[in-house]
Amino acid sequence: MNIEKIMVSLESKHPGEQEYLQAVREVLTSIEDVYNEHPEFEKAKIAERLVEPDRIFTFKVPWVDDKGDVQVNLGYRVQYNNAIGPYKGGLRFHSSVTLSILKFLGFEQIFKNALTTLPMGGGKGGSDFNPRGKSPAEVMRFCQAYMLELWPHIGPETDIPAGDIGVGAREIGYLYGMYRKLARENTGVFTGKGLEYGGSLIRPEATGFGGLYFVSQMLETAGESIKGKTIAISGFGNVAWGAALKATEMGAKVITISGPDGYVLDENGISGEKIDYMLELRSSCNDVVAPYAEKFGAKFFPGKRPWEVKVDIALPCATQNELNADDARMLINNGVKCVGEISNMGCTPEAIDLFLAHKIIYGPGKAVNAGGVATSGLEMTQNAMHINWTAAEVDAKLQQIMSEIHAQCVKYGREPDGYINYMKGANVAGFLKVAKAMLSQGVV
Ligand code: 2IT
Repeated sequence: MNIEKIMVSLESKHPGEQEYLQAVREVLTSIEDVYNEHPEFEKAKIAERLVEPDRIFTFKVPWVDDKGDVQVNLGYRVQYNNAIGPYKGGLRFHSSVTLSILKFLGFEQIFKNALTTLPMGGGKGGSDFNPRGKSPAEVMRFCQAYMLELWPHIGPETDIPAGDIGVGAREIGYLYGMYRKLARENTGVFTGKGLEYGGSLIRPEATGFGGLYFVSQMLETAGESIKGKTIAISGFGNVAWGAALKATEMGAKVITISGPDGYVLDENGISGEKIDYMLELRSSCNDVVAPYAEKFGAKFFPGKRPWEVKVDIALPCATQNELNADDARMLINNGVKCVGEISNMGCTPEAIDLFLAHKIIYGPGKAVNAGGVATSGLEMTQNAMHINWTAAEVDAKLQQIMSEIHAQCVKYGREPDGYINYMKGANVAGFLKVAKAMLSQGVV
């Protein structure tokens, strides 16, 4: 495989798509050795075929705001690869959404979904619609307008969307309601649905819970325990909430959360009602964490990120490239033991290089946060069987899946000195499954 040749070609075809090019380069670099051990991959041009999505839908989403003014947003769905199962992945509604971001997320999703052991291909979608400050009626009208365009392209065996940043249970409800009306069927094409209409117990918690199961296994494999450790979390949304809940339950102490406005340092630990308060902060739609500091008498650092705080474990739970080389250096100098990306591509390539060079335990997003989509897969299974599992059943399956992902990372990521390169392990394991499926199914 000639990585530079592939990258030059992609850069000329997709100039400026920085996040997409970053994600592709990371995966290709990790899999290079294993790829070259399989001449049949090169012959079938697996890499060249994998890096381009199967298809992309781009559409206009016009809607009317509460003042009666017409608004126009852009909507997308990237159907990336369905070699091992139907396209599966979330929708992101955020002002920063571009095609590059959705392509990077969709590309990552292919390997993440392969790692879950469940039959799901990769996809992603969303819009540059910004839910911040919008009324519930505006959010509903936008979701309905978005679905009017998307619905013919999705289906329970074709493409199953879910949530991501800016898309939670409320938005899934509006999107699914409109889909059901248009498609005239009720087979649960979305995951992350409400419990009353086909949702799964533990799905809201699953990304954070799965992340902590994975982090705890990484620590145990290195002869450490999560109990008593201090943790810095970034973000304050669904993922950060689930992570804080499970971390606290496992006996660790979470001392930060953050938002676009800065970070909160609560040295007493973010637990109990303080974790519940994160839900209030989020549903206020103001996208700020400062009110936490006022309410609970904690410190607030405006415009800063939590990586300057001395902690044992850092868990990025907000968004891509939220932890850079300077942040990594601060964490390393402060003696961080473990970094678990629960956001997608939370660390920059330079930050990852530093963690690997310093032999810090580092888990990449596509492994650490795979519990979210894995539990979406469990929701699909329950919908197809027309039954509901108990919370304990879903949680047991989630734990089992996270252990299997961990085992795959160890199998393909263990280096001669014993250090586990989880990034390499996750990329190689996910890639091999998809590549073999593509190879078996011919050039399509
Ligand atoms: O990034 C992700 O894995 C998600 N946003 C969840 C995707 C899903 O289909 O549950």
